[in-house]
Amino acid sequence: MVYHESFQTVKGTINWDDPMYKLYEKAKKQGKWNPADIDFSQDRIDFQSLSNEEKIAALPLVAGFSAGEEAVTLDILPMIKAMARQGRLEDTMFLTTFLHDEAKHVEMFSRWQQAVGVGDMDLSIFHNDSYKRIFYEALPESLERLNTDDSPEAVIRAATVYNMIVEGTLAESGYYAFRQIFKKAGLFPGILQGIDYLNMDEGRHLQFGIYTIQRLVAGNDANYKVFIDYMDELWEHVIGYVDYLSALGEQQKKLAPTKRLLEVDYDMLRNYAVKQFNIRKNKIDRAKKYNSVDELEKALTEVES
Ligand code: DAO
Ligand code: MN
Ligand code: FE2
Repeated sequence: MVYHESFQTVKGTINWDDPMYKLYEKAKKQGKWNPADIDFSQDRIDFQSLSNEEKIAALPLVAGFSAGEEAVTLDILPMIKAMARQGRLEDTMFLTTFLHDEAKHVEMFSRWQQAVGVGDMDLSIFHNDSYKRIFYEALPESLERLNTDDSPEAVIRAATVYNMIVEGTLAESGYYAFRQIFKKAGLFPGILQGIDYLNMDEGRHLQFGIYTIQRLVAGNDANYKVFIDYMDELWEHVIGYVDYLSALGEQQKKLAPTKRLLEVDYDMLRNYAVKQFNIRKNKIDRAKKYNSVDELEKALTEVES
């Protein structure tokens, strides 16, 4: 039996200055969009006007996002439970908005697939082994562990794969690819609007991950090593997936060498993913210079206010 020994809000109040509380406030203001309000009618017309080769070229990214959004929606609960068990009220409050955001993201892609007429297609053919290692295995494994173990190591590993790799590296690169392909081609205004909303939501999710890992690695070399080792272990699969998308693009180029509407510069996408990965590492590196969690939290609060 688990008991509460006391309640924060009867001894005092919510900590209004807590960075996670501030994120919760931000989420309430920014997170008001509704996927059901996005008009996908032009996307449907655009998709129907593409050749079969071009239609296929548009789908791998959607296949990556649809399953990715579903995975994070299904897998995040143990993180919420772990923060709640630790009595981290402000983190838990923010995470209620986080799960809701992810649910809207799954809805957005599913609605698009249905609107353009690929709702019944099995898009998992676009998931290679690297993608599967991350989304079918590492993500659920690391999050599931939090059900029984909320040690700093377990929390860092979960936030590393979820926030730093899936969100901070892959999703960020995915938004870049979406804009590069579809915006440039003047196609799919509905999904592009959805991507702008997602991007804004993910900014808040990333702040949760950065804050969570930073507070655990501040002044703790062993915890920092857990973070950096897991980042490096997962990198092989990130790049394995990005290179696979690029190989698919090359294949399609050979099938339809002329009149290409959906052109992607895969070198740029690869460079972008490398850059995102290094930005995430640097953010966590910065926390090492603080000797304690208190010192770091004070600095973070100052930055936030
Ligand atoms: O919403 O938190 C989240 C995660 C979304 C999963 C993103 C998967 C991206 C797959 C495409 C990447 C292309 C480089
Ligand atoms: Mn999402
Ligand atoms: Fe997310």
